[in-house]
Amino acid sequence: MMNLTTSRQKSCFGNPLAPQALEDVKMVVWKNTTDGVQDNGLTLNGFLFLNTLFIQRGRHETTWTILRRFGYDDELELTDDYLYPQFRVPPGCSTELNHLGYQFLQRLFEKHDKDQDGALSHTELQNFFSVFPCVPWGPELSNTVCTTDKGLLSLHGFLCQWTLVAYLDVRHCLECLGYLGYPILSEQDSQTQALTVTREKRIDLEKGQTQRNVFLCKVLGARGAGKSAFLQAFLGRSLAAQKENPGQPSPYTINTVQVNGQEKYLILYEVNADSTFTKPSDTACDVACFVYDLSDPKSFSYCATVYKQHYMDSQIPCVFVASKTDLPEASQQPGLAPAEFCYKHCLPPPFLFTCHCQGPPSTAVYTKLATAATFPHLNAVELGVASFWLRVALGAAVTALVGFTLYRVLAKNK
Ligand SMILES: Nc1nc2c(ncn2[C@@H]2O[C@H](COP(=O)(O)OP(=O)(O)OP(=O)(O)O)[C@@H](O)[C@H]2O)c(=O)[nH]1
Ligand SMILES: [Mg+2]
Repeated sequence: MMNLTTSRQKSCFGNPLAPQALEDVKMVVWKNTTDGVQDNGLTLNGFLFLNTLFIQRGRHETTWTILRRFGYDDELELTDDYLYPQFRVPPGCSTELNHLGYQFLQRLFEKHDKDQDGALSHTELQNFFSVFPCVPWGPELSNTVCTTDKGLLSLHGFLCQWTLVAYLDVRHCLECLGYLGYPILSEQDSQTQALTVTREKRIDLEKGQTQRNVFLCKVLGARGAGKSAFLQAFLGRSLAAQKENPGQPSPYTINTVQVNGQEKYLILYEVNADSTFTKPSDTACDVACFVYDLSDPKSFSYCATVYKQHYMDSQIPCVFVASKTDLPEASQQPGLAPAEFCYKHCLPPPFLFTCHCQGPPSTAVYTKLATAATFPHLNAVELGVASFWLRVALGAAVTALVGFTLYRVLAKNK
């Protein structure tokens, strides 16, 4: 249904019609169709009839004007100018959807959720995809974002997926928004208005604060350390749930996390254990998460090596995670024990994690990662490392004192 507002006429026909001409148009459509006019607006049938009329009366140019306004070229293909508007992303900046973008996408989701059950069924998703020349998201989607109990795409999952695309591939995001008719439906000049370019990360670090809402976390670890399981656990899936519904593997998962009462998007990316880290972009991220298998004595050394070679001297906050804590602990060989290694490098002690549990795994570790990404300027000390090690030291001191007092009492009573 198309309401013939002035701005809509302008975006469609180039110029708004005079009020009388507009009434005439509606009258002609109304007279010649059964359902062309509804609630004072044009239906699809009415719009098609109107264009047939333009063409029959030799006013082809009007129909072409409309098509060009919607971004089509002479071959009836959407032009590159329309699909890929100028959008500059300086180095060190990232791209996020803004409230206009999210508003548009939410409306779109609601439009396609025909049965209004809060999720897109397979058919509803196919319908949503139908405006694209090829399917924009592959079958790994269900392992990238949260799904409902039935495995369907929820609004939350849908918005997460868009956030991921906007962050990783802004050109593709603009293209998709173009196919969805963002400029026309939102009555804006271009899809670029749905996106924000964030401030350079270097400046965020200098100022000690960030306006970013989306953070990238690289998950590193030896083969079999439990990285993939860690990524899936972020979507609320226990190990049993993961095994029940394996699906297509995805190197990314994305979900929201509360940081100081604010909702942030956290993207996890699983780095292949064979990666060589040759380019700076191979290591770049907002927070690095080193996962080692606590039950495998050879698992930690990979983390120690990669940390020392590629992260130790960077400004990237690092978090160590001991996975599979449901299994018996093995002593890590060779080198320092993980807790000692973390202490030596002024890192928080390894975070204990398991996804072998009843119901959804704990989200505490993801909150920790998002917090470290949001406040990278706070060093480990301010993030509570000091208090942890202080407690250890204090504990030792208290034990020593009690021991000494006990010794004196005992010695006296001899
Ligand atoms: N008991 C237990 N097993 C786990 C846990 N997490 C992962 N596993 C198992 O450990 C094995 C390896 O887990 P993955 O998540 O595939 O490990 P990965 O680091 O992604 O492995 P690669 O991608 O091959 O490098 C799988 O058999 C998992 O089922 C856990 O918390 N507890
Ligand atoms: Mg894996």
